[in-house]
Amino acid sequence: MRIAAGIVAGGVTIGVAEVVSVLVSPDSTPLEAVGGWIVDHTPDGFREWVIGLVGTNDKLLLFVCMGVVAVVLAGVAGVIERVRRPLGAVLFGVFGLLSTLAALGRPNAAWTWALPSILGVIAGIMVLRGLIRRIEAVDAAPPETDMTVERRRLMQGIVIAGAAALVGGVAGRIIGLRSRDVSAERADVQLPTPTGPTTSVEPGAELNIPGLTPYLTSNADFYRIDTALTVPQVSKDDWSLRVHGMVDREIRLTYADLAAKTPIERLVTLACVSNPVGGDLISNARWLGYRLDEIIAAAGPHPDADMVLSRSADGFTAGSPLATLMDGRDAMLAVGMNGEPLPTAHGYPARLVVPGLYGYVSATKWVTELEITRFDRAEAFWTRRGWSAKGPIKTECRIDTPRAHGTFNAGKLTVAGVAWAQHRGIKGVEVRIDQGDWQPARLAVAPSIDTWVQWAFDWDATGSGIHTIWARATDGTGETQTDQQADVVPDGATGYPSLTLRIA
Ligand SMILES: Nc1nc2c(c(=O)[nH]1)N[C@H]1C(S)=C(S)[C@@H](COP(=O)(O)O)O[C@H]1N2
Ligand SMILES: [Mo]
Repeated sequence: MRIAAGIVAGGVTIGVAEVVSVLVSPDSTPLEAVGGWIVDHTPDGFREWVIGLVGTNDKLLLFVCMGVVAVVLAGVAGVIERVRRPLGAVLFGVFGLLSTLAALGRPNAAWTWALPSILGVIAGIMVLRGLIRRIEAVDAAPPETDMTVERRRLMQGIVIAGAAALVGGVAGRIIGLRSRDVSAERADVQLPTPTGPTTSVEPGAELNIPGLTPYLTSNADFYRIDTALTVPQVSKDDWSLRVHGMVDREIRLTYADLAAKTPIERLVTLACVSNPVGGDLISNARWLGYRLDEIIAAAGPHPDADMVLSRSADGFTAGSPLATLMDGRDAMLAVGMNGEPLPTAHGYPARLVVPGLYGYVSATKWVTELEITRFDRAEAFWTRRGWSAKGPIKTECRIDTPRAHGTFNAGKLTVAGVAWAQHRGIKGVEVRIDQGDWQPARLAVAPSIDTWVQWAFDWDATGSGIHTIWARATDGTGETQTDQQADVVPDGATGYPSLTLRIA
């Protein structure tokens, strides 16, 4: 009974907080605030281990774990409140304080973000004390008195409070998420028509080999990496990009201001620094946006600045070399992806796309700020966590087909994959079977040096048994990728990809 009272009071806390958050922000609830704090303070090694275990269900797992801990704590609060008067209430108060601090510490938090936690905990404590008082009244009655009515009232109280908390909490959450959901406005966005030649994919870019990754990645299949617990919902009407720091004149661009600029459309392959050799944290899309060099030049960066620290609506930061953004490559403030407005998960309404740099140092989604600064003055999100300050993409390739560990008949077998060295381009790919010689693979047409390129090698498979296939790429500068194996930390994995299979 005491445990149930504690859990119901805990439910009331969360429920009231969710209802209050409708008026504040869905990100201000104890669930989001404490969850966000935990994500920000999880050691990288542990985070990677968890992600390795459960994949991208990591956020769901976090919420489930938080739920279990909350239920246990609330039950404990019920028990100790009964044992000694304000102990349970104190436990609630401590939780409320921590949750309030977590909410106030979120990026973009206003003082009002404290309200859901505070009001929720006050309601929770009131319910806890009320229920415990009734439990005590029932227990303290002399054995001969008939307490059936009181007992029934107590049960009713617990059930009603629990149900109200559940309904209020779920309704609050749904209304909160709905009210700021930007998918409706996104569907109405009219993308500008890009200037210059249309960026259609040449037919030769696609080798059409079964099992080979398509040249262009659909928005639905595009890899997704970010630290956001729930996808930030940024309305284009509230959005602006502030360019400031070491500049002659600070500028602020609204979404409407972009219409006066010249849009470009480019094929660019994005890659994640956490992609292991052979991994799939890399995808290729057609991006529509506005040249970053023009936007930055308009602010007049100072000659001694060397870093652009981009910041997102959810507090993520990336540090890109200023010289890289200004060297003429098609670095852009992207608003469109494969002919659609950016999907919310990929940064709607605007993000950065920089050919040749890993995502963690360049591809800020939901971007709202470009601070012109210096590498010796500022540190970006992942750099603070042990990753390299600079992240140029390393030359790599991947074998997509045939299936690893499969068994195949002797005879013609096509080995195929993709190779990339964004902004240097790919000059060649070679394949080696077992300890044989390196042999050239054929390359598909590369529509741009900023994207990956498909390659294929026709192997006349002989010799039944296990075989290992290796591949290596050479970039446009003539440099072949290193065979030295390196882990993803601190600046990207290296080594030749390989695969083993059996010839029958
Ligand atoms: N706001 C924000 N932007 C971000 C990140 C993030 O965590 N938050 N992660 C970066 C990383 S590490 C990568 S690899 C790319 C991935 O972009 P995608 O999810 O569109 O593939 O986004 C970058 N931009
Ligand atoms: Mo990444």
